[in-house]
Amino acid sequence: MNCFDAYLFDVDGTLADTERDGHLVAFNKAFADAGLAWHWSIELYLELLTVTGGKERMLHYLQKYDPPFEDTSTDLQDYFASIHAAKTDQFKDLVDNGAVALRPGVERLIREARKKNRRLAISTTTTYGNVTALLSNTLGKESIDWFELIAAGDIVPNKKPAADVYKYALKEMGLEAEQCLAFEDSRNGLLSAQGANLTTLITVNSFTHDHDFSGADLIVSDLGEPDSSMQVIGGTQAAKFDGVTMLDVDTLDRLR
Ligand code: XBP
Ligand code: MG
Repeated sequence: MNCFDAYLFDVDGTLADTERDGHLVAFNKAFADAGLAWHWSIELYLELLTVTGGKERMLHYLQKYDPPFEDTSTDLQDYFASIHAAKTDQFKDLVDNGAVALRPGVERLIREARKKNRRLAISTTTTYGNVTALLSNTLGKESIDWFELIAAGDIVPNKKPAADVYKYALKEMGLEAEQCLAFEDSRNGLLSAQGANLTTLITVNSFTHDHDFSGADLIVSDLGEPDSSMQVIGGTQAAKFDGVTMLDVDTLDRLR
């Protein structure tokens, strides 16, 4: 049977549920510390998440919702970059204090993939430092080196749903799209992976379960654990997974 040579992982919502208890809390702390009368509710954040990239999301919020804002800075981009840097520090503190755990099956699959010499990389919109903080605090500092490439944030000009970050990963790793499996959680992530012609597995979460995942190869609740079954939700190749309750390297190769 054909096997995948590499796994390309999204981070937020895929490796861990980082948005509600991580990024959203960090944004609101950074806004308060900056003296901005901004506070994003979960309902509002769900809409704002349609825009990927923290800095881009803040600009979208200002333009769409016109919140109270005294433009004290000479350059809005620089001002938002400084707030975003503070937000990133807040996020890292939250992660360092154990606010975020890996989703079911993520550690199990990553360790198995390493044993079976599958190449690992990360393709994410979030900031690089957020990724290394998450990996260090969940898998240990050495786990950063398990990933040949961590393609994150501003490394590419166009964030998801653009395909830039996945195309960048393929180029840097010298891989063809058909050799790789992409792990995602959102429509923006699916569109990005599809734009790079990647086979894509979607693990939904509470923020993305109602997204349009048309064309995804497999859509599941999570990766599953021996004592906690995953549910197959759909996908163009779902029929190959009847009765499967946990996704491991061998079952995932059915998608190849
Ligand atoms: C999710 C995003 C990121 C995070 C916030 O990225 O769109 O913008 O919401 O992180 P992905 P930053 O699902 O691709 O991992 O503030 O660092 O952008
Ligand atoms: Mg994501």
